[in-house]
Amino acid sequence: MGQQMTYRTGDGYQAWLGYRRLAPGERYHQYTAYNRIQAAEDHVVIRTAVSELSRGLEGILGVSPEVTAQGGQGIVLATFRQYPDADRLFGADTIVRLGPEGYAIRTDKENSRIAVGGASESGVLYGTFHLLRILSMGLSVEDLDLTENPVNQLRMINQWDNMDGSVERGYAGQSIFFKNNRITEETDRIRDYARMLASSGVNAIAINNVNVHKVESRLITEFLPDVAKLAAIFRAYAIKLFLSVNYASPIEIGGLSTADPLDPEVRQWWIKTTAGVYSAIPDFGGYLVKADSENRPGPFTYGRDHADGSNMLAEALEPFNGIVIWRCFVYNCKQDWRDRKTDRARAAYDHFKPLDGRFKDNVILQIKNGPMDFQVREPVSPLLGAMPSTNQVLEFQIAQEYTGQQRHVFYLIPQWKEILEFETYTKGLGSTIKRIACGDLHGSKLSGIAAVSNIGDDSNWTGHLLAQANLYGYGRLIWNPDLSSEEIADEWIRLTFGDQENVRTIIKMILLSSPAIYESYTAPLGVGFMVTPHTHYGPDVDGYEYSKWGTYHYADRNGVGVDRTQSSGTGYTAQYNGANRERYESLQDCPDELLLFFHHVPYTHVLHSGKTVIQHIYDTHFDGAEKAEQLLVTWESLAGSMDEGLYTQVAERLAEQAEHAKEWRDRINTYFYRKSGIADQLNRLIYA
Ligand code: GCW
Repeated sequence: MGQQMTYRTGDGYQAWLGYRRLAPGERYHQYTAYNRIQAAEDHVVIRTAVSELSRGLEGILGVSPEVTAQGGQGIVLATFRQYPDADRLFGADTIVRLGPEGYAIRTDKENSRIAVGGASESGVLYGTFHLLRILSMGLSVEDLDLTENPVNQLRMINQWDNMDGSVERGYAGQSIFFKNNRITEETDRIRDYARMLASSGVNAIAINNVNVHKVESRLITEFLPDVAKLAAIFRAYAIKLFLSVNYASPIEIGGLSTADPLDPEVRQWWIKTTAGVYSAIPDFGGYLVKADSENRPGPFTYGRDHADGSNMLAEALEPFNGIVIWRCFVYNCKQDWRDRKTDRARAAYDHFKPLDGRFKDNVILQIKNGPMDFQVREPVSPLLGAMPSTNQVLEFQIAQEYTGQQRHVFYLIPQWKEILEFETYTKGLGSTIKRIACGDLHGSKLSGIAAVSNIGDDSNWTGHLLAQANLYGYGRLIWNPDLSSEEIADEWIRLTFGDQENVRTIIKMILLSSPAIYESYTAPLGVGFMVTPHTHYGPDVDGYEYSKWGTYHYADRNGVGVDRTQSSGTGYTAQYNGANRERYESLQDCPDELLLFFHHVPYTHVLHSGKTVIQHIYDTHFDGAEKAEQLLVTWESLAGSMDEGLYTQVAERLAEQAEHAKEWRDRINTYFYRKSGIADQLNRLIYA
């Protein structure tokens, strides 16, 4: 109660779990026949499933269902082998098809029953949320017969929340977890977040930023009782809690003089401290670590490598089946721009590939989707799949750090799908990223996908209401990477806004067109960055050109782009396999959208599209800004078709985007006009 009551409908707080009332009619009557819940098991996750289902049914039908352990009509929630009646309904062949988190849903029309069965309690919860989706979308439940297993094992969210209440790269307000260097006592909102995550299939969360400062270092010691309370909230939703830890904790909070991973005292400190964590939270997930990256401490200080560092933590976690998730975002962040040899894109592969086979079984390497940093466009990281004897998890960023910061609309699912479908050729044809992520390609013991969250304490969670689609879609996509961007968008729209045809069509159009629009008015042809230093919002073409961060575009009066070829550049292309290596190496074959990532070319270079690079820059920027303006006009056609509050908040964001897109357009166009001196063929207004 409490906090949740302070939110109005129309502010977007209910997100996709609004369960709006169904008008009396055929569907309403169909559902009414099942408005009774049978559940006999006393388990916290089953209790959650029951209360979620009650809440949903009450919302949709306006009548709260009876909850009983007795047989009869209604919706049966049961784990297999607990409830013989449900077992009989599904039959042995269904039951054997289900993995640990899988579920089946089947209608037994004759007896007016719908059974939701899972091999485990979490399966039952996922099945319950699936059934609720069906009901919320007003679909028929008369003939349900489906089975589902998640494709990815670890389906994780990373919060970049600091204990002072700020969120690193957070674009939707303050942390919902922390305030004034304490864990918050306002847990209703955290529970509602757990509901949202579980309903989309997420099963793990790291609640604090990977940049662990002094106070957060104490989450594994003095703050444990409060962490345990949060773990309990997530446990009820079948979500495991992880913490980001400070590699230098033995020094920072342990009073030791070193954090050398091979030092026996350091190892003992971690063993003892980790045992303490497990006595407070017996099902604790493990540690997430950013080490030797962007000024964070790590094993390099002691002349050790990442295998030494992560194995030390793995040893401490092993007795409890805990895991270490070790990030590969390791590069030289003190580069001299004069140094043309160092290439940040190469760094993760160069650091980690030679360590393949040296990691303990309970270590997973977490690898960002691209070699740089969540740009609008970059190639897929060549490290993914390149370490067959090492567990890997793929990292996405739901927070739109470089994709409009939740002020511009950017539906991320198509980008993620493109990545998941990418062919790496690591083990011949069919070595796609999605097969690497799910562990299938290399038979990895642990695998999955993690992503940086996009939520904060804004009343609609994500700042831009349409950015909720990315959070929802992330969970749905990693559960099943074969879902299409359209399907996911359509589900989210129906659950959030209802079923009206024009609403569905128009919002889907906006979401699906959004990535290309944003890309067209920002940094061109895969070159990346060109953003305001530090905030990363808005255009600043040379903002990072002479910085230490290794993110350069090398524009001069003749041309632009980074030569990453083997023949004349940094040699990065050699990190790819087979056809990818050749395609990226070759100026002729390199795909247009990545041209400036791989090659430095003259402005007069002709793209596959038939346009010169300079004309492409002008055309896409004029076009992109115009289309951004059009998004608002399109949205305005929905006035009166939905809740006023929801309508207005999106309209405001789209208006800002339209304005801001013009700023991007003019800055980029002017910059390249001044550099190149080449006029626009169509003579449009460029501020010389
Ligand atoms: O993209 C960069 C961000 C940093 C972030 C870092 C990382 C948490 O700008 O804010 O730090 O990536 O992924 O570690």
